[in-house]
Amino acid sequence: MATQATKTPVVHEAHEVDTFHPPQKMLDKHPSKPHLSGLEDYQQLYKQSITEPDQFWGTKARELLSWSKDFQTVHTGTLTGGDNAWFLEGELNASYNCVDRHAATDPDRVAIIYEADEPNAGRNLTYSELLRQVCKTSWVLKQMGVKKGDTVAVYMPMIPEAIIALLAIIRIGAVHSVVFAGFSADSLRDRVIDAKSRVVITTDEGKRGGKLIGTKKIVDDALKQCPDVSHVLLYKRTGADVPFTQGRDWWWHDEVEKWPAYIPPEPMNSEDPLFLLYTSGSTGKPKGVMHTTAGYLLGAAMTGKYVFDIHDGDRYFCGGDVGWITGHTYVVYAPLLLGVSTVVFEGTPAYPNFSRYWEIIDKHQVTQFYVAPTALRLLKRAGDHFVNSKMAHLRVLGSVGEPIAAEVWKWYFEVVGKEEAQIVDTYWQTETGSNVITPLAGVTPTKPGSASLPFFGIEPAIIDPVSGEEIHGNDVEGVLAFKQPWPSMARTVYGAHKRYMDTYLNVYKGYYFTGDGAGRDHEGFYWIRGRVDDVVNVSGHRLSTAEIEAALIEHHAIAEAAVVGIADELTGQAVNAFVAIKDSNENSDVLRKEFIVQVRKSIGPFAAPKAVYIVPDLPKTRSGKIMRRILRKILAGEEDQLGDTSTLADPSVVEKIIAVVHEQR
Ligand code: 6R9
Repeated sequence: MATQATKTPVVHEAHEVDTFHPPQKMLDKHPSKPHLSGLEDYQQLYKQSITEPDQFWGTKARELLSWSKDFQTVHTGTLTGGDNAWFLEGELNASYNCVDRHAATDPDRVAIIYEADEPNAGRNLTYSELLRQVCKTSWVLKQMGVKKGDTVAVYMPMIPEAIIALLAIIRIGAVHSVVFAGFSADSLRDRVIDAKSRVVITTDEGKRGGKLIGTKKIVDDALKQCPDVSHVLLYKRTGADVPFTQGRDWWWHDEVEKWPAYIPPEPMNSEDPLFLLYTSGSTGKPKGVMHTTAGYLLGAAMTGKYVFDIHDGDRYFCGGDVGWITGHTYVVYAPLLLGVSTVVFEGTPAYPNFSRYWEIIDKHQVTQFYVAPTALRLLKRAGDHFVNSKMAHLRVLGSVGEPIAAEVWKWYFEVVGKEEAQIVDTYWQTETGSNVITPLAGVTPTKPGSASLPFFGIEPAIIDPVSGEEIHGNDVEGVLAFKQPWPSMARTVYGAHKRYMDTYLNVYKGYYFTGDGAGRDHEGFYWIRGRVDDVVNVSGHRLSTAEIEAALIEHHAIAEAAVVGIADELTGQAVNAFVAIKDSNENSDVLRKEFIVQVRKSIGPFAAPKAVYIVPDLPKTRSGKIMRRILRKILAGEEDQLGDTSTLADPSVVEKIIAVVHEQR
């Protein structure tokens, strides 16, 4: 295939879309060459991954992972049955795969490049140092009574100890449950209780964008209602004077001093749980998505290798937080499994100024960079003059978490990458474990805004949501589902397997349902349109409208609440809330502020509504269903396109809501 940075205009849906081939300059600066020779190579391997999955995955699992006991059966189970299991009878340890094997062959190789919130305050950790730290921390956890299969909660900022904590947990066969350190005490409490965690790992404080975050205080608040938590392991990040509960709280530095620098890794069955990660769905409380050991690790290693073109000696920088799936798979697992250096960045792209990412890339000679479009939109708006670094080693620029608009894609390619790095727009989810629709760097031609083609083992289907039938052929639109199981798919929702079945596998029998709308263009490229359920995506953070509504209703003044996501220039989507209050005599300005505080307190600051409209009533059907569609139309200024409102119990509320929205804007 052609490898020039040529742009071939092709016609798609009556408008022109440029196709970008892997830039020649990317290949020129490559330390060797991409793992595949080109698109045909991909097509051939892809075909094998679909027609002979056992052979394909069996070979890759032995190639990329180290096993203490080989597996006999590559795969059993079906999507209909919800009982998929991979690499049965096999045994391995995730921390051994991420650390020991590299520490043994090249002890001085850098594993973690810690870029602290303050520039120049960071440090590097080699693989042998990482192994020592992980082992000591494993000892500490064991002394706290953590056993194989127990879940340990981690509530930490982006510092090396967060990664050490995860690796220490899985080394002894326990399961990590990371809670994003931007979540409130109430959210942390719910997750600790649901996962039955008895040990929590945290810091005295966090530091981000020059601001201090009272991590320990939040943990203390959360634990007031978690009587089963027996131990808190506390890493001293800032040295602040924080409350300390004798007998429950333990200082990290005091404890690790006591224990030796090696502890054998616990051999785990392939299907033993590796971690839980809570994520929002369309209804109810957040779900504890469960991933298991071998399949998840293989997905991370495979996508690291092929999507990001990781080679020995690379320095990989994913800007995601370890509190989300992107941080799990692409800050921790993919780079460490492949034995390269991973940048752990504590700060924000705006501190001390908008050049921070680009300076980090220069300083550490980063080869792959991976971030969400929301950060790119912010940086693009700040101005091109902030992008004043050479970034000479950069080969791959990844995007994740939300659709990336064509003009942001082009800015990323031209201004950040100087047309010398390939953009990979990677589509995936907490539940898929690793990238599922994505270009392979150095291999796949790309179109701005399209996540391009399926990864190995992923067989996408576009389904007509009305008939439930698969739509074959190209140039089609519908909802996105997958037809075959893949190794890194989530196995269950912790303690709620029926919910797992109903959310993902029972919607369209025989398929995994993503919850996203998508199109397949005339060349078979996929275009992700966004969620079709009640999930909103704010700055790449996944939130459910139901969750925010539940938080609002906790406020004594609120009778009813309806939350919708609307398009927002900076954050992709923004949360807007409509509330009906119990007593219309209360001061609405004061109330609106209280409602926002309520959501911040109950979920976290990132979930706070951008606007709150106090309305006399919500648009409800006679059966009591809130018609959020109408609220969305009103906010979009499409009052003339409300559609059928005849099913409303009281159609006159529509005019009243329109009046409130107009008045407040
Ligand atoms: C990895 C992650 C998953 C949802 C997903 C979709 C959206 C993710 C995307 C994308 C368009 C991309 N999403 N990647 N939309 N293009 N490249 O973000 O996981 O937090 O579980 O969110 O994010 O809507 O369904 P998660």
